[in-house]
Amino acid sequence: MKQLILFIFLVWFIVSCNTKNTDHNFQSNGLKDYYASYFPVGVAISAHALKTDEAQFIRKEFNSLTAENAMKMGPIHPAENTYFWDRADSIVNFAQQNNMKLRGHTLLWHNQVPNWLFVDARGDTVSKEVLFGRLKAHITTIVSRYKGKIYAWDVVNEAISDSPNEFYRQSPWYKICGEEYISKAFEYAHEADPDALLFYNDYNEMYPDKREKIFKLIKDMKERGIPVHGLGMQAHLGIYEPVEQYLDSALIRFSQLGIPLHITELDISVYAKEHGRRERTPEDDNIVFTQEMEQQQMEMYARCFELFRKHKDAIESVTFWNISDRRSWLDNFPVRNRKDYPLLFDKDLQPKKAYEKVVNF
Ligand code: 9MR
Repeated sequence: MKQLILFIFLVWFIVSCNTKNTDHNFQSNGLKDYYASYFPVGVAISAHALKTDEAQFIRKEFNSLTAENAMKMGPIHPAENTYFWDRADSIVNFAQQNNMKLRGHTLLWHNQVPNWLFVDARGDTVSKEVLFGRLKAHITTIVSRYKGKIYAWDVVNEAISDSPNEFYRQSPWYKICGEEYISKAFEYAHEADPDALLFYNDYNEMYPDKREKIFKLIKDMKERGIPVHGLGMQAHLGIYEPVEQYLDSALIRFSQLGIPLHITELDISVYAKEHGRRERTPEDDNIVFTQEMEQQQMEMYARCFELFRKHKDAIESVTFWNISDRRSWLDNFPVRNRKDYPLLFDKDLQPKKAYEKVVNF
């Protein structure tokens, strides 16, 4: 009799452990599993990360990747006849081997752009025709190489101006070609891979002034038959940002474009958001990740993901910009060498409090 009771108890114990663990098993489930019926969850990475303990971690948590820098114009195409493929290739191979989605980032930007594109052998600024020729060669070469392996490309990045009385950013692209360079980039990419989804990608996108400019840019391109298929909302946020006020309405507004939305570069800085680089001040020294910051960040992440889930019909991908607090671009922006803690995992790759908020819904 005793043995029978012990046996029944054992069976009950095993069954109940298994049931409890199916939903919130931090050992085997990753972000991608909690969000399996919503959208792929991605991360921006370097090729170097794939040679460290981060590789296994990426496999566990994410099912989509973006190259943080490896596919940008400067890193991949530093001189007219030189392409550096190694880093980009290793990210593409990793995505393929692990059955992950891969977003391409980015075919045209005003940053990390090599100067050779804009000047001739004498150092004079090239004509619009020459620049279009170079842009076409660049886009065709890269998009063709990864055809069928990269399902979505950020074609043009950050072409809209932040200043309220200016529509387009006054970049070398704009100064040499006028606004036409944007449409051209989309056409070249579409020609090279007609199956790839082509995105326009920008930041500060939830604020009404910029939001409306982005909306107009995409709407006009669509009306002119330019192959723009999606909008990338970067979502570089800070813990004090008025997300309630603006994020929901931006998602509603952009949904009206009738194209998929990708959250492409999500992170939540623990500092008040600043948009320009600045010198270090004494207040930037000895900063620690306080409980207050942790709490505020947790609430912010919870709110954002609540909205992402609400808009799951429009949102087809959510990507974090960097893996963990071990390293983020925000450690050097807006202030060089000021540590930030913007992600869901700490420097030991352990989930922070915000993680639990994001996966418990
Ligand atoms: O994370 C990227 C960082 O390593 C680079 O130094 C930086 C160069 O400007 O670009 C960062 O990524 C940017 C992305 O490509 C486009 N949106 C803004 C991102 C943060 O600056």
